[in-house]
Amino acid sequence: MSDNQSLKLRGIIFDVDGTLADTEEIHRIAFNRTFQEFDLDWHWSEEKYVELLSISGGKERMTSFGSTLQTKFRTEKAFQTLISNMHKRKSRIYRQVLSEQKINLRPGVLRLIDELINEKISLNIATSSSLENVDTLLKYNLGSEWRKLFDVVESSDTTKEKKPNPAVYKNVLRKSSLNVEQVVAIEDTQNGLMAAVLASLKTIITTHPMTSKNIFEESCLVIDCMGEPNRPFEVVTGKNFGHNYLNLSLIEKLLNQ
Ligand code: XBP
Repeated sequence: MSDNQSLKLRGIIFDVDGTLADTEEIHRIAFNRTFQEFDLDWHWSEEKYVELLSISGGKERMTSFGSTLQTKFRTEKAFQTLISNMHKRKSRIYRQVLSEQKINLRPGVLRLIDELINEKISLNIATSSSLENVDTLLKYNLGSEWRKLFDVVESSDTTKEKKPNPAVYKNVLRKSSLNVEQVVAIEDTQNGLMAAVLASLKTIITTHPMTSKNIFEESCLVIDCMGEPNRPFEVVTGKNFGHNYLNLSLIEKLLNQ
């Protein structure tokens, strides 16, 4: 493809948990505190949580775990009511712990967001978690006006289907009127990758300890983080075109490879 025919990047769709920030450990802490409050002898170790992350959505994760334990519940409705009540409580605990621990964005995220804003690239979010959870994380890291930086923020509040279902990405594309060929998704899990790929999006993966064992075959680049000039990323798979951190130039090269 000659230069004048090369695709210009028009938009980025960010996943949240594990991509913008290392929040899954905070989710895990919140789940376990909730199980204690509800007098359940459930406890998710780090190892167990890595396994359970193959299920997107906190409610879906607890439902799957609870049903495998054949835990005695009076009726299916009683079980679902318990799960719903536990998830409401867990989400409050999550936001409280997130604020207490002052969780920052992962390496390179703020730098990339600044560059994309300066280059007038559309920023969007596609997450299986709630808007309130996203708000707590981004209010602290990007300020109270963070929402104005993003064109579309799609969460579990507006898309019920969870990744790997592509609905959350398709809804961002539909609401943003972006051309899918000029958009790149950034994810951290196999489910997230599948959701983005099924929405016909080129996808970059940034790994972390909870997901590094995942297989990311369909990703155009797998790196250990977005990197900084003084903290180069490590390339797991894919071509980095000589770049040592994720920036607009590298993303456009990936879009056109
Ligand atoms: C990650 C998820 C979420 C969180 C838990 O979302 O799958 O379910 O693990 O949050 P994403 P909730 O990677 O799409 O940002 O309990 O609110 O679901």
